[in-house]
Amino acid sequence: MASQVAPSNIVVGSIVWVEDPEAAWIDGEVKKIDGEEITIKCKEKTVVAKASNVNPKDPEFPSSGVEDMTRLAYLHEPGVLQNLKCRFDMNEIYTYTANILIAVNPFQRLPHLYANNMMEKYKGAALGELSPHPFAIADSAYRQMITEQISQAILVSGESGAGKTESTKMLMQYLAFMGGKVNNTEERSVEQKVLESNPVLEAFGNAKTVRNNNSSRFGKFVEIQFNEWGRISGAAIRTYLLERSRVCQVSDPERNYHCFYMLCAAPSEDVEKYKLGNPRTFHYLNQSNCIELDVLDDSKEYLETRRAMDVVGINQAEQESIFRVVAGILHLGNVEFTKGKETDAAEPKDDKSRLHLKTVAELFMCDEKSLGDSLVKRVIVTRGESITKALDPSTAALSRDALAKIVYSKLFDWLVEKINISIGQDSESKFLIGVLDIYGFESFKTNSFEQFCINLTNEKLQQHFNQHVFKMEQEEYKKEKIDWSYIEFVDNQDILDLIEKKPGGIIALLDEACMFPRSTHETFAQKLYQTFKDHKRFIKPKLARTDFTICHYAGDVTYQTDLFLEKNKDLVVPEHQALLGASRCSFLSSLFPPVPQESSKSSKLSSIASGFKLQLQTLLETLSATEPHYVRCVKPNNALKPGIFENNNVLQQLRCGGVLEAIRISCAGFPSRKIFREFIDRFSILAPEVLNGSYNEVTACKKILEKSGLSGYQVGKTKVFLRAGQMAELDTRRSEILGVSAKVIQKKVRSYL
Ligand code: AOV
Ligand code: MG
Repeated sequence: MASQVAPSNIVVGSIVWVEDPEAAWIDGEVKKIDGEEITIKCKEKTVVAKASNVNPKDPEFPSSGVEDMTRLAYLHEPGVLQNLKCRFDMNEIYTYTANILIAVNPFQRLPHLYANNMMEKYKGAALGELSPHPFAIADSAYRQMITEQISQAILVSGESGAGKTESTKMLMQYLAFMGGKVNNTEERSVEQKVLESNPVLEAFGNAKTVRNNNSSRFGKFVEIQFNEWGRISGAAIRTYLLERSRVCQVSDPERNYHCFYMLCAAPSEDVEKYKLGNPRTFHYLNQSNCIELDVLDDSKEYLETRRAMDVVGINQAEQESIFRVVAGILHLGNVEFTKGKETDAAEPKDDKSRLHLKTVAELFMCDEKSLGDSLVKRVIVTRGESITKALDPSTAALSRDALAKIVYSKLFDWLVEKINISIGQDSESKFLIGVLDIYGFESFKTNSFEQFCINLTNEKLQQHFNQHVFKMEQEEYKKEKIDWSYIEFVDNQDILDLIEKKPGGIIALLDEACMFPRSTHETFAQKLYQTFKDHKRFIKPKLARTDFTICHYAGDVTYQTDLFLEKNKDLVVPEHQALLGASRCSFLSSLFPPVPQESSKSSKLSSIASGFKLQLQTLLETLSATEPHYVRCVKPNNALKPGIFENNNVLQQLRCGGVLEAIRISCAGFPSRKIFREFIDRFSILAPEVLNGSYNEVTACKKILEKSGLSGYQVGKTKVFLRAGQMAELDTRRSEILGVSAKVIQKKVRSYL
């Protein structure tokens, strides 16, 4: 970020920040200036740096930092970083940037921040009056909804493990507190159900990953509906793209979804009923060495989950079926295949595999023979004739995994739908507050289709953020006809076009490839290289044959196309469909309702990427009808430990999230504004003569501002626009005068006594 203070301010003897490869920024004293070269004596070393890499350090930086970045005297990267770090060291993890909340994950419980009376304290307090807090953001959204009668949205973002889900829970807790009603009946209230949906969805949709012990493997938008009295009247939970591959593929030291381990740690009668036991005996779990987690007691979580399921309205019989299916998936994973004696056709490897197969049939309540056949045989229809083809062992294993994945993902969707029905929507609802907790930008060593979709989400949300913070800001200035030299910001529309454009974008080409039986990931990659060879945001990596790189707003990500086609096809193997549709377990058969003849025949492809794109579009439409609020979560270290603040790591996240850019815009512009009337009401005390009636609103405001001696502010058509920190300055003067006059009155009162 460019420094606001010209390097000419730096003289020999100045204390400055200088860039450092390890610590990002270190401070020291300027010893020598030689043209562009500055010599700085730091604590441990002497550095010679270019003037452009040096920023002045605020000599009067308050030891406890500032609660709002826009109040920093010198606004630059090292200043922002120093402020966050110094607050983090005092366990003050929340900081504002104007009205964006930055939350640094403490990786430890901080009871002082969430004590019982905290919600009460934040109720009705203006943003900025109390210490920064998610409660304050939720309160401000709630109040804006009531006073301005507009729906609101709170968008929580940040990388994996940064604290999105925890922050979201706090926001929801606060909204439930504000909008909940006293409930004397047996029936659980909407807000209780909304809150208890969290443990249920986490049990089935969260897992331990390298980045987070409780990583959400799906995106979530919770829409809380309110009636005209501001009471919660309904809610809807929308989820996005659960990571399916995890059900049968776990890499060390990660885990599968929590529910599998919970069920293995359930009370013994449940474990026996489902023929479970040591989780290490199951292939879907033992591919990783990580089974137990220090931070999570699976048997306790099992009981917790069952209790939460009760609250959200999933009855005992349904719970029974759900866990029976979960157990069935574990047994299914243990069915191994081998070549038959005479042919290559797959058959269960041994008695053990046959036994597991039998158990799966029992648990899924389906015919054992049909189950076996659905795994090792395919019916192929060509020119009206159907032939049964035997699969080889490795294809049979893939078929088994496909079955496990489809059952699990349908089960997850069922849970979400069930919770929604049980909570109930209020179709008459006047406004809503949406809370979005969605996966952050991902860039790994290998990136597949899931990362592609996740990063598309982030591009879309970044554009929304840009538009809101930057475009809205500029439009406001334009509307008010105030002078404003436009600040450039990086627009990512070109990346969105590259991915989404129809026809011709990456998703369109992927769908096309999925429709042609002869396409492979190689032909798909070739097509991409050809189509986008001149695209600024697309790179064919030098040595790669089938990889491609997208230059995302948050950095370059190289994707491996190997599984793109397969993962994009949203199809249920007809044999699996028939098998489970005929299950005697009504829960399971309801997950596989009969497919209408039309759609099974039609050649129209059902594509995951296009479906997801559509879901995102709907989400953004919803968001655009709301007033957005932002919470940006930051992960201070990758060790997931308290007390460690890694400068470079944090800076990278602030850059990716557009936080630094937002600070720059906010400060370069006019972050504080007030309509004339309110400005006069508040500050006429600084120039009492404006109240004598001879001034109109504009001149009254101008008069007050003139007398204040401030400069750089602007007066628009309906509002006064102030530079960063000026509102605070006016407020200080106001309270000085008020303080003085209060004292004068007190004195007078006392003299009467
Ligand atoms: P995420 O939602 O952003 O990651 P979480 O909200 O799950 O991250 O946070 C990760 C872990 O950090 C939690 O399990 C807590 O242990 C800890 N944590 C986060 N916020 C707080 C807080 N305010 N106070 C105490 N501990 C906290 V992911 O879902 O992986 O993108 O997919
Ligand atoms: Mg999460």
